[in-house]
Amino acid sequence: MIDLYTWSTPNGRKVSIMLEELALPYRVHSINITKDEQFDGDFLRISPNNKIPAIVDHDTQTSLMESGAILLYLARKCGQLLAADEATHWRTMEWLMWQMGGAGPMLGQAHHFVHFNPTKSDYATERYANEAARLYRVLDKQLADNAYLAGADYSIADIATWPWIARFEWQGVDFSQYPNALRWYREIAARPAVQRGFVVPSPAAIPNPTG
Ligand SMILES: N[C@@H](CCC(=O)N[C@@H](CS)C(=O)NCC(=O)O)C(=O)O
Repeated sequence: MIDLYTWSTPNGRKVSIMLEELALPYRVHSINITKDEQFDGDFLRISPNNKIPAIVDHDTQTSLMESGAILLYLARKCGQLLAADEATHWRTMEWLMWQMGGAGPMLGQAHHFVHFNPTKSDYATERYANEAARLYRVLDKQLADNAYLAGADYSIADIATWPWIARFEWQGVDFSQYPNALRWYREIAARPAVQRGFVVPSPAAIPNPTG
């Protein structure tokens, strides 16, 4: 049995979607980050960086924070969603790291400075809207030549990236300009496991882009 500590955010949804894709049994623990529950001592013992998601796998006595590490752990546990052949394995790692080191942190900044910032700064809005548009161009180009980020098959690179793109409405991007990313987004949104994982820990509708 796996305990999942999560909240309704892109990083949290990566792991609930992964657990659903793998059909692994799990218990959900809501960590309400708007009420600072991520700083509770019990949670910090599992996630010392005070961020969701985190898991405890009681089958192996493993506790993990960091969504990328959790996706890799679960892929290896089940032998799924991370190709065994060298070339595809490293292509998957490459796009997983692109998400973890670039797309996630930068789109997160876009949420703050394009969508939320109550005092709006032209400099910040422009900086992060431009960076979001750049990332969407990169995504769109990769998906022009490939069905999924790492090639022909759906993988943990897609599971890591898709929940961030599901926040396109906050990122100041015109999704209709990225037809290949749109095709990929809709295809993944239609997966039953994605639909189940998206509503963990609380109900939400998957945004439906026009265009
Ligand atoms: N690199 C981490 C980032 C996790 C992260 O930023 N989690 C956010 C929610 S999406 C969080 O828990 N924020 C609470 C805080 O910063 O105190 C991962 O991928 O797991």
